[in-house]
Amino acid sequence: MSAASNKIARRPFIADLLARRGRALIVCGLGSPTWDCFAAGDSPDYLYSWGGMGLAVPTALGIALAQPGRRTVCITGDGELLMGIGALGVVADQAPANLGILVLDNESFGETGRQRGLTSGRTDIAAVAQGFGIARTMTVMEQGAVSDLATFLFETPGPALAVAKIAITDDPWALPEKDGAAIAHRFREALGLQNA
Ligand SMILES: Cc1ncc(C[n+]2csc(CCOP(=O)(O)OP(=O)(O)O)c2C)c(N)n1
Repeated sequence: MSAASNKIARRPFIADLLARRGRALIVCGLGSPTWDCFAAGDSPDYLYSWGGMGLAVPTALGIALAQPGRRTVCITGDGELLMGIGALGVVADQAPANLGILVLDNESFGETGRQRGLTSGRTDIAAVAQGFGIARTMTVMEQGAVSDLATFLFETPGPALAVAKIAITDDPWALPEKDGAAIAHRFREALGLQNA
């Protein structure tokens, strides 16, 4: 498989998906997934990242464990996930039923110049997740699968990991709040938590 066969356009795909999120909390990986979520419509339920490559899944795992009454979904890139791939083992071990993970797999490091990523070759993230012990995985190749994907990510008992094979696209900048403390403050407030 190569990125040339990836057909899904990320911006309308994420907009369509997030319109179906209900009350789910969204943890966005750094770079493009953060811009995608913000472009679809800002919400205090979104925890944006401007750094911390490799930390989106561990962050989402912590939130899912701390907020068992809220669905938590991590939306991140293949490069970001692979940098902290061991976190999938902890997800499998802790097995929060309220956690979904979506990997937007364009088989490259889009944000930094489209360098080739491992998933353009032999690496299959859904298979890796299975190997770590995440039994519920799904791979999506078409925009039309968004309804099934939404059910999988937002309703199916987790942990559940989906890979969406997305196209490499040129999208306009859509940059949310940059101040990490302000982002965290707003997210905690949306959860009804006290800010220090
Ligand atoms: C520790 C660290 N290394 C490198 C970077 C630079 N960096 C930012 S985004 C990114 C690529 C992310 O690729 P991916 O998650 O696949 O997202 P895409 O933009 O392709 O959708 C890189 C290498 C960083 N922010 N932190």
